[in-house]
Amino acid sequence: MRAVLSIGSNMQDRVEHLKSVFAEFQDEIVASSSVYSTPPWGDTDQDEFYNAIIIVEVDQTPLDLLHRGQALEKAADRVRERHWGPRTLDVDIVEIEGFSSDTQELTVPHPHAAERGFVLIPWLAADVHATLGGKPVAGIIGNIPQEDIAGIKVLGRIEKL
Ligand code: A4P
Ligand code: MG
Repeated sequence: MRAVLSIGSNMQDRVEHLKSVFAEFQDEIVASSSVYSTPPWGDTDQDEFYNAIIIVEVDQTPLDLLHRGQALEKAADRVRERHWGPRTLDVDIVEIEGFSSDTQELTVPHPHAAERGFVLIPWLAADVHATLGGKPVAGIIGNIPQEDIAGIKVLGRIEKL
């Protein structure tokens, strides 16, 4: 099963937290983006995030993949304080090829992906042919307000940070 993961951190050592996800999936990564510095979206009263996209090919179920991401969040001592608030590590499943789900535990495609430059810009960089809910990501990006994209900056490949 092929899945697109959006990973983010804006607390403590952001690079180390993202690295833990690259390490966990090292043998299953098909493509990945550079790490981007992104202004906080949704709840703007918090530090800049570091974000990246990892595309993985895993031999497991969607829920098993979700739980694997949650185990990484737990290992990063993630505390749930407020919705869209600061976090050591967030691992979200953006899309799974040929699969959709609409439960509280797992909603795929991710309901907010289409509004988020911090997801779409790294995703397009990792896969120029990416589609979200059947639509090309290259086109969806055009609907995001310019001011939401202006602050997104590429930092470099994870192994160089
Ligand atoms: N869940 C359902 N669907 C999914 C999915 N596709 N992937 C459930 C992952 N989890 C999924 O997650 C709450 C529940 O969502 C989980 O129990 C899981 O079963 P959470 O991460 O604890 O919830 P949250 O933080 O309150 O909300 P949410 O919606 O996950 O936050 P987001 O949407 O991840 O937003 N700005 C920038 N620049 N960069 C960021 O990375 N991230 C957020 C967090 C806000 N602003 C940001 C960023
Ligand atoms: Mg999340």
